[in-house]
Amino acid sequence: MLRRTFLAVLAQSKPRMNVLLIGVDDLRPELGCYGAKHIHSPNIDALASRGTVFTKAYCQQAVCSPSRTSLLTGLRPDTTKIYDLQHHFRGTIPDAVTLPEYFKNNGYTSTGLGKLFHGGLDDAPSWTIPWWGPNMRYDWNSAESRSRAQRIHEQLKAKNWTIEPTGSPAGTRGPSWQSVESNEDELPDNRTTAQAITALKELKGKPFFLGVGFAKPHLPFIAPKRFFDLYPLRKVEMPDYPEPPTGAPSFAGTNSGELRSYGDIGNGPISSEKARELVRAYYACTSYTDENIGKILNELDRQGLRDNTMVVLFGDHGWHLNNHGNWNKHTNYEKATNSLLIASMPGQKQRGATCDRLVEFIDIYPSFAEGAGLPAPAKVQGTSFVPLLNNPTAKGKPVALSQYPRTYEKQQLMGYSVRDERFRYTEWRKRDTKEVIARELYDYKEDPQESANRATRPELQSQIKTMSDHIDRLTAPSPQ
Ligand SMILES: [Ca+2]
Repeated sequence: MLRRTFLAVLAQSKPRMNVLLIGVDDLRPELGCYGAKHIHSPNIDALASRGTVFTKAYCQQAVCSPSRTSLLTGLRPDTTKIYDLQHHFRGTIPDAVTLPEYFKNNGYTSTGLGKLFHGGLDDAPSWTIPWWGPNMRYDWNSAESRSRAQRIHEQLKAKNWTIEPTGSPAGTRGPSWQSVESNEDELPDNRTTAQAITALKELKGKPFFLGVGFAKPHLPFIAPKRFFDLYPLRKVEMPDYPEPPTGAPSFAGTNSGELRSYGDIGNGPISSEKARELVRAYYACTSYTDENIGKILNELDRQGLRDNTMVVLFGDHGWHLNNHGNWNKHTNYEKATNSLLIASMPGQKQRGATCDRLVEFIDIYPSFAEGAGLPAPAKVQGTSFVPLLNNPTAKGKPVALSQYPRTYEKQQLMGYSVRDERFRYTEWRKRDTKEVIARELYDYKEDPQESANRATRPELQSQIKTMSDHIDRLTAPSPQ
């Protein structure tokens, strides 16, 4: 009893660190603070100046739900068994404790707004106050919102934790981009921003975990016109290397099916004019999202919460802008796996630093736990990057692992891809026998564009062996 009283006094004497996790759908690390001076991103750049920009952060699988599930459980896709957009992790790892749930279990009020878990796959046990989405016609933290969350949970359970596929055939959706000139407040991300501002006001005064997820720059690229005006079409340059790497297996790329589902794209060649329009619209959506993020960070300041709130901003994976002839994500290439990650923690010893050490998205969970002074979560597979916030040149991980499944000539493959600070090595294995049917090696020191597969070069075989051993180590069944 005495001890409990002592702990209660201790807890009251020091305000607990809040958590603000901001996730952005499909936002790649092409921003001012990453050296992309052609991008207007003043608000994210301001966050970066107070925190750390990670240049070598990697998602675990370059598509929404597998990446987000991995990040929010701290577990690799081979442990969550979530490789697609249809299955919920409660069907495969029912007892997992998600990042928000971990904070909830430690006395925090946890709540989520906008796209955090993939659409239709929310996780009710994660939240003290139920998740809210911008298509709901009622307010966050309302009785309607609570009953809806419970209903979704029961429906998912009844359907064995599976939802229907959402893909669309080529050319069947609306236009791929749109500039809008009125009713900005009705745009989903504006609605999410408004709810986040409300939430910060209501949550102030209690330890909280607030997750906020933005839908743009995911397709279709819809943003107010004033953001398109920042990027005159004639000045837009194609940012990515367009040729496939020589010597790469044919199945390593993607057919850009997601983009092709839009009415102005379809199955044919994508003209250079259309490609330029798409890049411009992607940039417009990037700046639009930057403004929304700024509104939330400004509210954090207005509420006096800056000094006891950890902020992590992530993009759920990278994005190909005609890189290697690919659009969207869905590959193991650098442009799809290298992801936006900025962390700002009160009290971190170096601010405004760029960190080139390897970081994985599964590291976010234990980093928040360490930053909040909570016990290290038992089952996560990541490691905290808090030491890198204090010293960006401290020793990092030897490699980051991403993976992507493929079907090739009726064979089910898994591509495991490890990145060290210089190379990327990808091994395409049959999922049943583990037989390796293709290898890729890219050397970013000699070949930053990833233009040639060097896996057959004799002088690089020992490098391949070292990286292949890392794949074996990281994919070995873990004693969970
Ligand atoms: Ca995404």
